[in-house]
Order: sequence, then structure tokens, then C-alpha cells
Amino acid sequence: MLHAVTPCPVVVHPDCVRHDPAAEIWLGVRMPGTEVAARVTVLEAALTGAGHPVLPARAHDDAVLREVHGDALVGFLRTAWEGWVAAGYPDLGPDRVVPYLFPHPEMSPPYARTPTALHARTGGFCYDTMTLLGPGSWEAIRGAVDAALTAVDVVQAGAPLAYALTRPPGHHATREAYGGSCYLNNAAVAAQALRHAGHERVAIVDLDAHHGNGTQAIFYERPDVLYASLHVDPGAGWFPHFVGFADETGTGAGTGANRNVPLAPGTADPGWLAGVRACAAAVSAHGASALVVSLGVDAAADDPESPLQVTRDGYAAAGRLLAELALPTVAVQEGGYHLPTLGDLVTATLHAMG
Ligand code: SP5
Ligand code: ZN
Repeated sequence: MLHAVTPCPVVVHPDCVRHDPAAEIWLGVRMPGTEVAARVTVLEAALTGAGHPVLPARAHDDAVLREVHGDALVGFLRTAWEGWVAAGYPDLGPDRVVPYLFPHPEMSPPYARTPTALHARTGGFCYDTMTLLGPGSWEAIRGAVDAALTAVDVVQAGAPLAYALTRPPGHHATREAYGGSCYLNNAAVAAQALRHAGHERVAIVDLDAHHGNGTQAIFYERPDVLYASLHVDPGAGWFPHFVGFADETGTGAGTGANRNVPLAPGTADPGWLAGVRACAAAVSAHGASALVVSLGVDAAADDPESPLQVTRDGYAAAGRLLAELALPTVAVQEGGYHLPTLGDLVTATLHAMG
């Protein structure tokens, strides 16, 4: 007999499939990207097939978004592609917005100017070469933010759990910069919206295989939003390399409101679930009344982007551990790139959370 499943509202924005980064440039080599539009199609089909209701994202104004991100970044992302086309780059060859130099501190003395050329300004906003921007990207980026905000609305209206099918993902986007296939931080916007909805303390648990350096940075000085993440150890040579270590615990008023659990490459369910338990314990200790889950499923064994070895049952067990917190929960899609198993991983996790 089939086990009855609690329906989880799934919020989608039709523009999220329009982002077409086309490729990623890694170590100087242009290669097919793994953050593809088919991820959305596969996930929506799996969730619909499992009986979950799909809701269209509603348009929200920029008020909460502008509290999480600087005007300069939002303005750049909104206009970069049209500016790239207007300047004629695609005719010269570069068919996507891509940086070629970056403002190293020694290139940014107090007397440094804002570059005239768009191809020189791009590196001031984009911190890597993997995160390309093209036609439809802005509409998808902003649509994902609306999906996250709509999922918050659904939870505020009384649903215990809602899921935003956000693409592109967001947890690598900092206040003023984009990278790691992320442009605007959907989970951070959701957390900030929950704060405005009356939750004095909000927690974010990040299950993605990579450390969410953007989310950590946005809330690092704040005591009201806890960030807790388990991820492949950046010290073992994995993105985001510079941050994501266990001794990063927050600063100033935010001291103690950041928890990182780096895991050795190859870590499987037992070690990974111990990390989930540590994050859940941090949420309880923080006293949050609402939860955002950065639901990346790229820690799965067959995922091409990470060396963690988590199974579908491992993700389901994580979902149960988070459900035990008994908090209103907004799940936001982050990474997860193995198309044949992506739908099952997310569906299993949401079933366990519901
Ligand atoms: C949201 C998210 O999961 N972002 C992942 C960003 C990490 N990407 C860095 C690694 C890039 C190397 N990709 C080469 C593909 C070889 N499988
Ligand atoms: Zn990831």
C-alpha cells in the first residue's frame, strides 16, 4: 500500500527555465555547465508526479531583496545582458557576460576609477569565471527571488512547509557579488522576509554539498538569523575554498550565530547525518521560530559536482531530523546536478520533512 504523503506546496516561476548560462569557464576551459534548465523540468515533474500542488510565484517588490543585496549588484544583474548586447560583444565572440579581470586589493587603491568598459566592470561583481550571464538570466534570477518570497507567504498563511523551486540557485551570492552559479541569494531573502513576518529569530540550515559562503557573509554579524551548514571541507580543495571552516562562528553581535560542519571528501550517510544533527542542535539552541532549508542535493553519491557520498535514504533521514524541529519551514532549491536522480532526492527529502 502506498504511504500517504503530506502535500507540500511547490512554488515555481515560469522564467526560471529561461536562464541559459550555456557553459562554465573552469580553469580557463569552456565546458558544458551542470546548472541547466532541465533541472527545473525534472524537479517539477517529480514533485507533480508525487502529488504535490504547484503554485505560481507571485510578483513581489524589491523591498526585502534590497535589504539583502546592494543596489549596485541588483542594478548590474538587471542590465548586464542588455548592456553586453548593446556594446556588441556577442558579435565579437563572447556570447555571455563574463569577467576577465578582478579588482585584487592592489588594483583597487583609493584613487582607482570605475572602469569604462563593461567587460572590465564585470569582475567587480562576479568573483569567478564559472557564472555566466545571458539572455533570460535576469528574468530567471528575479523569478527565483519571487518564488522564494511566495513560499514564505504560503508558510505565513499557515502551511507548515513550502518549497520554492528556485533556479538559478542562490547560496553563493553575497551582498554585493555573484558566483558559484548563484546571482541573488534566494534563501537569504526568504529568511529576511520571515523576519519581517514577525519571526524574531530565523535559522537557515544548508544541506547543499558546498558551503553557502554568500548566506554566511550576509548574516555573519547578525544575531537574529542563524546560518548552519554541513559541506565538503573547503580545506580539502573544494569550492568555495576561502571560507566554510569550523572556526567561523560569526562576529560582533552575530558571534555564535554561525555554525560550519566541514566534512571530508567521501563522507557517507553516518558522518553526513551527524553533521545534520549538529546543525539541528544549533537551530534549537538559537531559539528560532522559523526555518529556511537551503536544499541542495549535490551531496548525493552520484552528483558530478561533489565528492560526498550521501544516499537518497540519507537525505530522507535529514528531512526527518529537520521535521523534528517542528518549525514552519521554507525549503529553497540550491544545487543538485545529476538529472536521473535529482527528482527522487528532492521528493524524498520533502516527504520526510512534511
Ligand atoms: C549552487 C552550487 O552547488 N554551486 C556549485 C558551485 C561549485 N562549482 C565549482 C566547481 C566547478 C567545477 N565544475 C567542473 C565540472 C566537472 N564535473
Ligand atoms: Zn552545491
